[in-house]
Amino acid sequence: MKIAVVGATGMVGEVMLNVLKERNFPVTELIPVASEKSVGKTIAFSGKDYTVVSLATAVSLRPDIALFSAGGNTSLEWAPKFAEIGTTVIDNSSAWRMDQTKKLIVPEINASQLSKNDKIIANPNCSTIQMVMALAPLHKHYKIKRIVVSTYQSISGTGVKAVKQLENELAGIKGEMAYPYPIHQNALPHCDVFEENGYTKEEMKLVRETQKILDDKTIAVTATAVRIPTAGGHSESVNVAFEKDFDLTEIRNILSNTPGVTVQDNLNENSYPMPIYANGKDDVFVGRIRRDESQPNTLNMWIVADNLRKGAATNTVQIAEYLVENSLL
Ligand code: 11C
Repeated sequence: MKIAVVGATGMVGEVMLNVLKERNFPVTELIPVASEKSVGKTIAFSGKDYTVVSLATAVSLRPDIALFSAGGNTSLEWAPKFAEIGTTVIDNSSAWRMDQTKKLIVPEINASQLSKNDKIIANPNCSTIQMVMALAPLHKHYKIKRIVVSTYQSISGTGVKAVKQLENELAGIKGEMAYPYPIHQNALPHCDVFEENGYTKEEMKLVRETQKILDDKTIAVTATAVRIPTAGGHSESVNVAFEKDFDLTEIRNILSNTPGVTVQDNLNENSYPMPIYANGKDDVFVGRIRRDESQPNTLNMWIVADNLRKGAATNTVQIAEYLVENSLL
């Protein structure tokens, strides 16, 4: 497979390259793509050096798959150009997610929707992916009525500028700010831009993308997304009301048997998911599983995952694996 990684020098792009290597994805030729200022640099991949090229050059090289992580505007402009020449684009930005003609895929949940005709495939937002990974199997059993989610999101979700902001604050250096306020010793109830309804775009992604992935517009979702000064993963407090009642042991069994989900929930050992534990791992970790005693059929959970891995790079590579394994290119 000739694979282009668009945004190869960015945080998600770098993780994509690692994940491709770790999972022995059949890369016969790598085409690293980045903005003009990185063109000409070299990137080492599986013992070979590859030169970073521009988007136009990458199109002319006709890759089989292009993994995009270069922002929504780049994706809107360039994904169709790759698709036109027969490249399958898997896009990490929010550009195509809610486009009715594009599939929004978490492989463990809905990869079976994919066909050869899907030339631009959308990868969901990180905070959505980890939540639906835990909720999809429970929705099948008990049917979700309503989700109340509050997120505690890593600065790596914002990108390298935010990581630098925290480093500068820790070192007492004044530098460029990714956020309107300090992030060290702070919590910002503000991820992505505000929309007209008073919610942030990140909060609305949790609403809209969840309904699309679970293929159920009747699921009510309300979200509060908060940025905190962690680096290794996003955490979520999820309160979910079901139509049917459940048994906690059965919930634990269902989640334990869900590929890609690890239950970490042993209160006697203070065992629960945390970003320092999820960092660098591909699974979604679920713990603090307990009944919401304030209303019937309702569950509380704490869900943590590495936002750059399952929330972005790993999910993208898994989609590519599915396409290859099912001859859908
Ligand atoms: C964050 N979830 O943590 C974002 C990062 O829509 O793909 C990814 C943004 C997106 O800020």
